Amino acid sequence: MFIHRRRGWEIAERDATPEAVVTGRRALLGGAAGALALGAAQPAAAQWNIFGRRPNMPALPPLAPLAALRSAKYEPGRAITTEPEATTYNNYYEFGQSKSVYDEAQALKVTPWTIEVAGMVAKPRKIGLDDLLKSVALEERVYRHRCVEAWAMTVPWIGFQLSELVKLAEPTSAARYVVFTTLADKATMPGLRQSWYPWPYTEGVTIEEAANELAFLSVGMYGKMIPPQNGAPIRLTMPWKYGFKSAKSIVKVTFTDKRPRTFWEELQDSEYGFWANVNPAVSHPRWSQAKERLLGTDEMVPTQIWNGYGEYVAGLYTNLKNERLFA
Ligand SMILES: Nc1nc2c(c(=O)[nH]1)N[C@H]1C(S)=C(S)[C@@H](COP(=O)(O)O)O[C@H]1N2
Ligand SMILES: [Mo]
Repeated sequence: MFIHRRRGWEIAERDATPEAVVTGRRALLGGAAGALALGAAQPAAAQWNIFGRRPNMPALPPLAPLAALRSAKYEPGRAITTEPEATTYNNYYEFGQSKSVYDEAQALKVTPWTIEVAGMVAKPRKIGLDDLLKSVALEERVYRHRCVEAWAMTVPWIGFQLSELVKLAEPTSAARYVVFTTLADKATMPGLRQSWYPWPYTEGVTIEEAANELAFLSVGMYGKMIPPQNGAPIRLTMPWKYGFKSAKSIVKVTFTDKRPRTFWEELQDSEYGFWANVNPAVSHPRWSQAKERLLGTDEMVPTQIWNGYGEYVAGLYTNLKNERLFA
């Protein structure tokens, strides 16, 4: 009954307008309360599932549709996480440390949005996101996402290869790293009051990693513009690395010859290093990385090295054996 109700809603959602999604979510929650009241027989995992987490979940503002052809090449080999799961269980510390920051994140102001291209490039400049999107080819890619905290999801992202932005930026031959700086707006982001964090949130990759075909910049998900809580209006999506590398709400891209010290390295470099490639055999100092919990079903599945994307990326690291590649 519980499961059946959820599946029915998912199918309807696929054809729904954004408004219908919001209404559908509200209707769903009505049903959820009933299911939970009767729910003594439900296993704990199912209650943590989509209904159990937040009974007073607000209706989120509708998002504009965004369509792009799905690339068949990146078949994820597992079910796509439901949209309500992927959009209401987030890490976005600028809005707070809870997983339920989706309502706080609605304060994010995404238009107009400009990205500054700086450092070792032919011509430092600011690009409006609208203009950037006119010069790239949007596609949909279903990627697996693996958070360092050992939860995982599978999401149909819409965006373009990071390599396209690198090309537009025209880095000089001296550039070796690409650094991503994300929005730090005190007026809308309550998390910034936690002054011990090294704001703004920054991330970085090598120029070779940035040029890899898997490295992606997402501007949409589930056939719509990306919602604030998932990193609107543009976020990195690096599926072979732990999720913290995928910086949200990017405002600046800097090309440099110096390896950056990123937000999480600054906080705890023994636990969250620069490379952060997924590897089930290398434990986090405080927990195993052997398995991951799938959002939605709470199924525990084995984690794969490079998050299963080794055929695309393992070659990037063959000459880096002395680096701490997996933490
Ligand atoms: N700016 C910013 N980007 C961020 C984070 C953050 O707190 N702030 N969290 C990271 C972590 S730890 C993960 S797992 C992913 C989560 O993305 P999601 O909320 O879309 O699942 O975003 C990453 N990007
Ligand atoms: Mo994460």
